[in-house]
Amino acid sequence: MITMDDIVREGHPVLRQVADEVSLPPSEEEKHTLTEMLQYLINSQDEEMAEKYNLRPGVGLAAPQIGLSKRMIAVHFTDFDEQEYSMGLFNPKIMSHSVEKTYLSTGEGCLSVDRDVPGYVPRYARITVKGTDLNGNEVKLRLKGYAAIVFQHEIDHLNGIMFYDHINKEDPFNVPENAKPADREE
Ligand code: NB4
Ligand code: NI
Repeated sequence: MITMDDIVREGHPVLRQVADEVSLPPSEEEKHTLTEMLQYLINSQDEEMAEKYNLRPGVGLAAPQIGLSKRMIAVHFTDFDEQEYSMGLFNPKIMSHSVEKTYLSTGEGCLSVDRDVPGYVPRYARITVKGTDLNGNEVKLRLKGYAAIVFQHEIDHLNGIMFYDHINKEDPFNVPENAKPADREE
């Protein structure tokens, strides 16, 4: 199973690389690895497992974070409309996005960053994502708010981008124009 020892931390060059496309169909090994990444998230949200194996909780994980420079992400979360997302995706791609932005009022963290970096992380409020799931099916997702934020955080990792790259250096809690928080009523 994947544990925190397998999680690469900032400063490692793989986190700043553009990851390689996965040639389809994916190999058994690639499918196994992506399934393990999803299982990490499920374990990390299980109090007993997280306690027993000292897992930092996560709702998303990208392959570069386990040292693998391949375009694979896993997500496991329930958004504010109680919609559940639990999947692995090969070659996820943002096909379109809104002009409007959103952000988490709590800011963001990252399993590859062992420090708090305060500030709002502006992201597209609505995106359309295409990718291939673990059963080899092409999927098209229309995402908004919290779900859109999670997928953008993970897809950024495939392009060598860290969440704090988006934070306004001068004024970290500057509310981007045309942006609404995803996690609280206005
Ligand atoms: C990715 C997220 C950071 C912001 C928001 C949140 C947690 C992560 C990083 C957007 C994506 C990991 C991957 C959480 C968490 C809420 C749901 C269910 C019960 C605990 C769990 C805690 F753990 N981020 N951690 N950070 N990243 N919410 N939740 N809760 O997931 O670095 O690239 O179990
Ligand atoms: Ni991250």
